[in-house]
Amino acid sequence: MKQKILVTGGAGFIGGNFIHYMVNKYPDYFIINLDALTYAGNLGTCEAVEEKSNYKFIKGDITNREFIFDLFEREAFDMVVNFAAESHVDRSVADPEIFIKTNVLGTQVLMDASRTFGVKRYHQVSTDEVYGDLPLNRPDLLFKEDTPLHTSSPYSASKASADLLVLAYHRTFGLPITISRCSNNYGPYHFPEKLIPLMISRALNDEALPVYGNGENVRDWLHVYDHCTAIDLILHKGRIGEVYNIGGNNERTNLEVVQTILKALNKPESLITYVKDRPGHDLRYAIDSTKLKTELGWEPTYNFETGIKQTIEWYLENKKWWENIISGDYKNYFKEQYGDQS
Ligand code: NAD
Ligand code: TDX
Repeated sequence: MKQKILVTGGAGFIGGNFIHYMVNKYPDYFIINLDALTYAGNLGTCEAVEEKSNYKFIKGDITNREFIFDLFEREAFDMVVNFAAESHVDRSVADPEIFIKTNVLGTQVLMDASRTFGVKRYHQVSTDEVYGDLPLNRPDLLFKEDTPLHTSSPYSASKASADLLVLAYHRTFGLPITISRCSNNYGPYHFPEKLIPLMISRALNDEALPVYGNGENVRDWLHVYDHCTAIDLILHKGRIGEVYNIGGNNERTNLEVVQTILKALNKPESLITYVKDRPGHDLRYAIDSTKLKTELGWEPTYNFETGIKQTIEWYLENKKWWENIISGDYKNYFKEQYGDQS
């Protein structure tokens, strides 16, 4: 059946990959990409699908209620997938307010419009960070869907607040929702303020690689393509009202990740520079995706070795995309965030 799907935040990293995936996989669906084009949004990310007849870009802010209500009335969406967010933990430490506005109030506006105009599925893209962190010495512990929410940063608190609101809209108003909570994504079009693209782009320029603390914090890496296949399955087969975890089963310390990148690029480990730790830095994330695998049959196609190889190749072949970003406003952010430390 034909579907008209609103994808918010589609000029960002994961939303952009999801737009590519959906536009190509479902030629008879109509995909609308709504993005405010903040510092993290980049229309270059969607260039390859720009001319497709089943795709349209609209510039707009999810917190603008009047604009969003007009848009929903005009377009009569069947489904909404909300990726739009402020997504960088360090920025939330520097300035929490925009995180509450976009991530919490923006979600509420989208859900109010979804209720009013009878959207058949509202999907919220959330994160494993809502569960807080796990100890480094308990590899047996993983986040499950019923792990209590327990957040550390203004970013994760804003995402958890949004999740609670989404669940409340389901229970109170019967809004047909699903939520996915995934681990750290990596892959093409990842903004170079995040660990993996930051390290690749700086190593290629022979610049110092700022590792927070002792580099022993652990993240579970999920290739963005596998995240897209999971959301596709949840949208089409997931049960209304349910939360699904999506994880890569690829736990690595930050130091291991940086060393892997240096080795692949044939660059020296002397580029690694230890800098002051992130305040409130979560120790370890690890996701149990059993529910998604057993209920919906999801399996990731990448492991960390194949995924990081593909990602590094993409950054080598698409220098123009990230060099444009690095040479712009982002330069000032880097100076403020890292100062003279690197
Ligand atoms: P991103 O920062 O790369 O992209 C966010 C996009 O949202 C940008 O294009 C930006 O312009 C847009 N946006 C921001 N505020 C907006 C607003 N008010 N109205 C409309 N558009 C707005 O983020 P990402 O890494 O692609 O993350 C996408 C989603 O996935 C987020 O909800 C994030 O919390 C979640 N998530 C990300 C990861 C990860 O590893 N990157 C992991 C788990 C969950
Ligand atoms: O310069 C750095 N040095 C460093 O050591 C940066 C930017 C990060 N780090 C460390 C901090 C983390 O332990 O690397 C790890 C990964 O950091 P980020 O790339 O900032 O990701 P993280 O904080 O784990 O959050 C990401 O995953 C969950 C996304 O940015 C979130 O949007 C998502 O919800």
